[in-house]
Amino acid sequence: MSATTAGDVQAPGSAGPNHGLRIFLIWLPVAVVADILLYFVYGPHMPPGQMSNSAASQQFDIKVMSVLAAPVMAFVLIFMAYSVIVWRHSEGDDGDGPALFGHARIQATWITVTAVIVLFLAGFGTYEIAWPGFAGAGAGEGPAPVWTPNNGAALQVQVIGQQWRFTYRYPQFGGFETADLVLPAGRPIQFNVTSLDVIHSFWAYQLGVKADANPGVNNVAYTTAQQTGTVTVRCAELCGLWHGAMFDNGKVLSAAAFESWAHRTEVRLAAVTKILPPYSTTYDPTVVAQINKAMAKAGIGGGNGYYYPPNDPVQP
Ligand SMILES: [Cu+2]
Repeated sequence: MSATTAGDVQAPGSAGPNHGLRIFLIWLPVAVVADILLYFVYGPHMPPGQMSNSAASQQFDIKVMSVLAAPVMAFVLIFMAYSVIVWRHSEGDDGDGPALFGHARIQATWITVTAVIVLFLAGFGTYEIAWPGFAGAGAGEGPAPVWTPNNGAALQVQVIGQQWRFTYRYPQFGGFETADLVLPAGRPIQFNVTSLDVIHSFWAYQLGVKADANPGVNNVAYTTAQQTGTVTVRCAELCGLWHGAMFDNGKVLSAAAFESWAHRTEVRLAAVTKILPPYSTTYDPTVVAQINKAMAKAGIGGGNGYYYPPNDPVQP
């Protein structure tokens, strides 16, 4: 401190500016403005958007976490800037700074505030996953989901990962399989995610759905699309050479348009569906190889049924 001579110790509570109050008065408006901007201005544009109930719930969670984090970060940055400016070394001052003292109120406040924030987030996060409206918040819950939606019968969509594409089976429409992900808006969807070869991950970005696709495992994830539009699907687990090319676009249609598409596709693919193994939550890859041979022999392929190497758009 330039105001004190070398060796002189300034005790807390002695004359001098109230640094704590100053920092608080700088911090308060910054924190309030940052929170308002984050929640109301940037919030509605935060990922992953609001295309499904799980996406909207994730966006809300990120907004809440941002609102909690911004004041903490603002405090750290303001305290750092204040210290650098006010307590910087001044020319000709070679003495020690003032001694440090414990401060019970600051310590108690610090521990209380951080404990409340962390415990609140633990409870909030658990509630956000468990609430039936979000039902697992779009994450893979394994073969026996703990959290299920309570609003009506779900549309079953099986997601089958294989090097390097996803195909989709619709057991409620005769079990046809297609390379096109088509979904209805306004109805709960149950994704049953599996793989035929290595570990993949089904990531439908705008729906806020991400579920591991493991061979021999049925990984269930729920969502309800709230808007029609395009969904980006990517593999989110390094699965081999063409992992980066393992993406496509899905579609969310109105309920009526979806029903029409599903019935038309069921009829169109009936010949292929007959050759496929019966719908099951997991598949034996050696059976799939036989299916491929049978399909090649029958001259059927083109990405309408199981993985068919001659028609793979991403041939290595
Ligand atoms: Cu993959």
